[in-house]
Amino acid sequence: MLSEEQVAAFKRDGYVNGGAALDDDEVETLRAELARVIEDDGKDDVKQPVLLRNLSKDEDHPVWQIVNIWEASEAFGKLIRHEKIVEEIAQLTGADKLKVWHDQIQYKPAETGGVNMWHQDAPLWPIILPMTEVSAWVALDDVDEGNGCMSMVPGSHQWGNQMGFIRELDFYEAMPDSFEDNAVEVIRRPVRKGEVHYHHALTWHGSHANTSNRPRRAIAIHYMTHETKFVASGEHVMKPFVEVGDGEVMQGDHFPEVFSKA
Ligand SMILES: O=C(O)CCC(=O)C(=O)O
Repeated sequence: MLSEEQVAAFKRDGYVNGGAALDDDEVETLRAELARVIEDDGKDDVKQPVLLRNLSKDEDHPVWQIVNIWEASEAFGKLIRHEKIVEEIAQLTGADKLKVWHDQIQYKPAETGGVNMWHQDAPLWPIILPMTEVSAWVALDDVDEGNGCMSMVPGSHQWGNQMGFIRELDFYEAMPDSFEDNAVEVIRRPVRKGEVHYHHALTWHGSHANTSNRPRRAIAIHYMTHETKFVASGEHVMKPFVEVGDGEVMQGDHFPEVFSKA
């Protein structure tokens, strides 16, 4: 469980490091599974994730994104239900029940791994509301300044949907010192192998390139609360899997319930 100080830090900053979640053997198993799922990409007789693509759209500087690896791998299926993680997400959201919205591997290969530009998550998810999702980002390598750690802007989760502004930033280092009446600070967030780091769906964040000789493997698991509803007017890669009508509480086999308060 998170301490009161950690919960307070999350409320103030929009992110917090939750500490160790996986031991070395568990990380090894997930790394092997990640390699296997990439190897098995497109095979008819093997369970597949929802999506596997280069998110950066730059062939020379890829960021490999795999959406819902939990559907292709039992080990990742166990990870999305990890007791510490779901209990801590319940602490941070105050929710009685949690479902998985989706997961995504973000793998930046050694030396060439690309940039994940500044964004807020919730505006990129226009088929669900309210914007209260919290993500658990689990490092499968030691992730630091050298191999493309995430950066966060503290307090930005309280500034609403500002994707219109953030999208206009031409390059990763272009973040200004202020936005409206707020001071903007960019904080690098190194995360050690096996640790979990939490962020709110409105926190401004991104990650720079991996220029090191080490890979940067990580998975973000995006959780939604029991009140999260479907918005049929939006588009998202998970939309074909929604099994409810507009305005109804999100349901479906692809959005498993992973926590219910005893
Ligand atoms: O892994 C990264 O670099 C970024 C991940 C991210 O944007 C997220 O988890 O919302």
